[in-house]
Amino acid sequence: MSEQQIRVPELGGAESVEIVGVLVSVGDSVNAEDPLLELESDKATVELPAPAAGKITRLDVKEGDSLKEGDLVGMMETAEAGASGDSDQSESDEEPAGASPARDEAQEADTDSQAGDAASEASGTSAGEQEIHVPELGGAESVEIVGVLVGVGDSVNAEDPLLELESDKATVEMPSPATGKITRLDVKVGDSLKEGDVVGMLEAADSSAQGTGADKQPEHKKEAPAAGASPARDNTKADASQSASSDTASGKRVHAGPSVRRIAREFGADLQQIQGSGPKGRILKEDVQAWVRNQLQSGASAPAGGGAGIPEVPLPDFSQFGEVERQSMTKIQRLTAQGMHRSWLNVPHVTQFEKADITDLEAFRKDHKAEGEKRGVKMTLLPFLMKACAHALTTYPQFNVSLDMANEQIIQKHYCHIGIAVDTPNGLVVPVIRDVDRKSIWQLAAEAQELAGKARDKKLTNNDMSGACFTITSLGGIGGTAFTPIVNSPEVAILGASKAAMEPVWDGAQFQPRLMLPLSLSYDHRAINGADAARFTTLLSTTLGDLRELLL
Ligand code: CAO
Repeated sequence: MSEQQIRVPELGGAESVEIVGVLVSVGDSVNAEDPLLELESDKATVELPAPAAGKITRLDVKEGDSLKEGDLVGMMETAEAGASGDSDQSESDEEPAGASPARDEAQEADTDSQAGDAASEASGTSAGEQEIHVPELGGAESVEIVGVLVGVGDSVNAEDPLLELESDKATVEMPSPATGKITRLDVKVGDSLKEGDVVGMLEAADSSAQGTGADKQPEHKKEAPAAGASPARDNTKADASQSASSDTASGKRVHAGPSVRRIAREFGADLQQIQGSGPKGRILKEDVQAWVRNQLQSGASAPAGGGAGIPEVPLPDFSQFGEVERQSMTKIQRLTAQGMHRSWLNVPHVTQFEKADITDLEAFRKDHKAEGEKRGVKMTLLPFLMKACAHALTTYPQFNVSLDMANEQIIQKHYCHIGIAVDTPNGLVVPVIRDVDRKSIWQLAAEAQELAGKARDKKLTNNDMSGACFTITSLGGIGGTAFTPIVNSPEVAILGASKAAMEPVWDGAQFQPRLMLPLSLSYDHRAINGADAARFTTLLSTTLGDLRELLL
């Protein structure tokens, strides 16, 4: 039998890619070039094609895994090999899923085998391998797989969640029926399952300890499941490893049911840190609650990355209120959500508001519009804002820093690169204009225009989007009177501009109609104090009010 490896091909310059979709399962027949995986680099989403026609015999990866060029993804049996039959299977050295050399021994040894074992034999399982079935579904007729939490080769404990299943009423986890190693997975995200469906195979811990199974002892199956056994357990398959695993005192082993795991996840509780008070150290709901209470009372700091411990917002079943549809987030949307959340949780934000009188600036800008057209550059307010910010960053260098809290250091930057938030149909991106302090208004206008165009055409490179010291987000072309932007950390400040409007301004003798630009400066209060923020916005206001400030 000739099996062929499936490897990650040349990645067009990307160092690594993330699996965002597994499009096939073990046992699937594919044609050459059929897509097997959906891979996403920081530049594009691509599909990994089948190297030949045949049948997938092993998949070693799962959604979320990171891959490099040449990595082994799985195995396939090519069409020719499949046609020649599988009589030579027992000679294979490969570690097979569903084509085990132990098959015959398993059949002979398992003299007290039960009805369900017939299915194992038919699908070619090794002794000690057991099918993983969809448990009783609490009334739901079918469920959709919304998450595959393990991959082939993963070691799991009994009750560890394997799949996330969604019915029209709830999302539940499907627990592992026993401790052992996943040897086969026949399902993928999006598949629909019914009670009793086989989702894959598991080699019980005992048998994996004995090697590949060729010289394995007969299994002695025990009927009595451990206390608190989940309804997912297939009673016909209750295995010896279950009680053994419960008895083994391993610091890493966690015994908890799916509902307890779900609660722990919602509260950001690490089950490894929780002492179980149930039978055989099983973690109960009360244990998780006590742990969370304790963490809150002791004011324990969040683990690295910040934000853990914050309860997730539970999602109701929206379809009970009206028609809904689900859409996957784009990569930009995912990264923006992560970045915003990270910054919001880590940075103590304060927003300082100010208004700049841009009446004269607007007149100046309009005077230069025609020249801009000749140059092919649209002269908007943005390049003036950039220039004013560069001036303020140079004057108040405490705004041009990043904090290294781990080393208790402030990193002062001696360059002035400014990011510009650009709204695109795909989401928010922030291209960066370098050395703003050294460029003319015309240069800045041209570069902003070029980068905004590239952003909307999805042509920005990583380099275009890195290295900013400070960000400007302008909603002035759209509307609004003020807003509180989120700092694009590790930068420490961001300037928001709202829509300029004519306002009556008292000049000491009478009200004058002046064009006033609302500014909102959000800053990291760890790095910048309020007085400095007020100085910074006052300088911005003065500079935008009288461009001659820039000459000083
Ligand atoms: N007040 C009044 N008018 C303004 C203004 C303001 N603050 N800012 C811009 N305008 C005007 C411009 O001068 C231009 O007018 P003219 O047509 O008369 O010249 C018009 O509004 C349109 O400007 P623009 O939006 O095309 O160009 P811009 O340089 O001001 O902005 C860019 C470019 C890329 C910043 C903008 O297109 C954009 O994407 N803004 C959204 C950014 C965003 O989503 N931020 C949110 C981040 S936080 O969620």
